[in-house]
Amino acid sequence: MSETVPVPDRVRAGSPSKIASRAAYLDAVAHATADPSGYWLHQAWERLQWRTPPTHGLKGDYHSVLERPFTWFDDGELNVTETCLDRHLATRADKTAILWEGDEPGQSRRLSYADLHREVCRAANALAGLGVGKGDRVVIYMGMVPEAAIAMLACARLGAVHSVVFGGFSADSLRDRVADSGAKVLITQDEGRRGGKPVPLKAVVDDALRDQAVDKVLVYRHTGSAVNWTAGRDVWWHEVVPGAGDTRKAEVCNAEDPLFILYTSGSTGKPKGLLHTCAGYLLWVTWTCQVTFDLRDDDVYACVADVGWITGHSYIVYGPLANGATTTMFESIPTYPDPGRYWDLVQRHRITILYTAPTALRALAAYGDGPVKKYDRSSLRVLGTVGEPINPDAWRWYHEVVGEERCTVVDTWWQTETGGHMITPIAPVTATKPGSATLPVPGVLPVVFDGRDHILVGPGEGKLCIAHPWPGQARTVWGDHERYVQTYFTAYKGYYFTGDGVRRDKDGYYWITGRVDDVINVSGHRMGTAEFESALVSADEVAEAAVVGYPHDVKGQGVWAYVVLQPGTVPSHDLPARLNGVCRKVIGAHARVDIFQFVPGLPKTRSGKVMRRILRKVAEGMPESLGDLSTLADPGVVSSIVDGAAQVQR
Ligand code: 7RM
Repeated sequence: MSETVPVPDRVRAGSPSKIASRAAYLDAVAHATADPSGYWLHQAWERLQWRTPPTHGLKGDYHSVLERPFTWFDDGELNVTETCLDRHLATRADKTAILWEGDEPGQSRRLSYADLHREVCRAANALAGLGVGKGDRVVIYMGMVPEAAIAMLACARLGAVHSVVFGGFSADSLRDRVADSGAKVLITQDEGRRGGKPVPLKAVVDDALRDQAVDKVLVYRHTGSAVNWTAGRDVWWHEVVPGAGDTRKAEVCNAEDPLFILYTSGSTGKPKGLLHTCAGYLLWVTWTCQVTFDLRDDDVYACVADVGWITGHSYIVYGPLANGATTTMFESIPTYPDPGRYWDLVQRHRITILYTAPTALRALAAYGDGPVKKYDRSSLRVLGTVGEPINPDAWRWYHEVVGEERCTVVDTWWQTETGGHMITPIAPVTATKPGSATLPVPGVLPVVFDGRDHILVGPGEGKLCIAHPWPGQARTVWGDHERYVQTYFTAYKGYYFTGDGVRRDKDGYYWITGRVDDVINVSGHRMGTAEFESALVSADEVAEAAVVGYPHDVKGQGVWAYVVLQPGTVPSHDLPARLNGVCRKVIGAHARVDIFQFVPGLPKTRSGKVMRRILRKVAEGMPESLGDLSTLADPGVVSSIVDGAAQVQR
């Protein structure tokens, strides 16, 4: 069942990496564990371009984090774009930095490092002209076009703080993020395109900004469709960027100055704006992108995520560019125009490293091996996955069918909060096991809690915490440091709590079992059940709602909503579609309930708390193991929920 898969010879052969052998990995683990501060300080000197190199690593810890956030390299000065762009001009000015593959197969653009440097400088000059300066927030609401990466880097060049909002989010969600971040400029495009369909972006921005002002909206023209225009506020990219000047001096930033805010869902309330800072984040993604994937100078690297999520920030933009790699930006979806799209992309561009999500692999595997075998995948060397646990079947399909057993599979566990990889195979080093994220990155100290204060030693299963700060760790929740401390550092004193469950086997390998809080992960999209519930109860027909995840063959988890209707309301046939319309409007197009179960009441304790454990068990199809029901106010509700669930079409 849990066989070990050795690293194939051609993955190991010729690795230029500093961590290319088991001995080198163990040596790094020993050093980074004994002296994390010193180890990462050396790595920071070696891997980043500094204006003023730092003289020390970590200051602070998890105990004092409420009073004083911990810092890394806090007397160092740099500008992130000098590591990602300027320093490559001497050595690889003509190398492709961004390889863009449009929605239609074969439609592509290449930007060399010289091109990208020039475009970033122009965009930075244009943004400065719109009043953007150091510390200002800029929201980016775009699709997968090179200009999205250019916009991020232009902000970084100015020391401004970007907050990218995924292009599937609704006007309501976008408005909340603009308001919370206090953005003064918003960058968007007329439309995006995905799978042959237009994605309205400017129209959603107009809607979001009806009662939330920003100074300027910079609009990149992509599809050329007509858009509404607000004179005085809206500015065309092509009117201000191309003529804005080809160079721009990089703003000198402190290592701990903010680089970006990225909103992510938690178990309660509104999404949190995780704040990442310049040097620690950049080091973490630079280091892990090179070491995990064994990134080499002649690689053609493709992370087919979206820049709206942390994976896009860390492993499409900052990590690959800091390493001088060729990074792909993929505008389309895995099944457009047919389920051979990824493999067509691999064949045409001779991709060597592919990084995708388990949900995409499961969806593609359902079409059989035919669409894969039609294309030449001999260029591939490393196959990555991220976003959710990968089931062994999908893992083996990736390894055997896609990679023909010539590639290694790196199942990378990490989070928006961690900045980059935390538990992952190192491509040329780590023997893998299908379904396991394997071993920690050097210096990462996973701790498994069984209960509140009992730490497991050796094999066992429990809650995953991390024992020591690492440079890539988010420093705070924007505008709410107390919430940051409450969410991550309160349940287990002195440890960072990840929200994930984990099993550690006899070889010390980690198997992530999924979230243990009220976060659900649908097709690699992280969403809070509380967000669904608040959207559903905003509908006139709904009195109460409780939402849980349930196992779904393709999406990993599906969304199951238990809904109590207002007295006198009957669940008409179109009610589910209408309620999903509300979720789409309040959250976004990716927020869809799979199963609605209309119930007479929710199982509650006598103090009125919904017993979600019961609802989860029912949705998982395990009504026989509901556990102790004696604290319920009305045990009768449970049997009607169990009976109703038996009628539901999964
Ligand atoms: C990178 C990203 C984070 C949550 C995390 C996990 C789950 C991510 C894996 C995984 C099992 C993996 N950031 N997760 N990677 N679970 N194996 N390799 O996804 O902030 O959006 O989500 O995703 O539950 O806590 S995220």
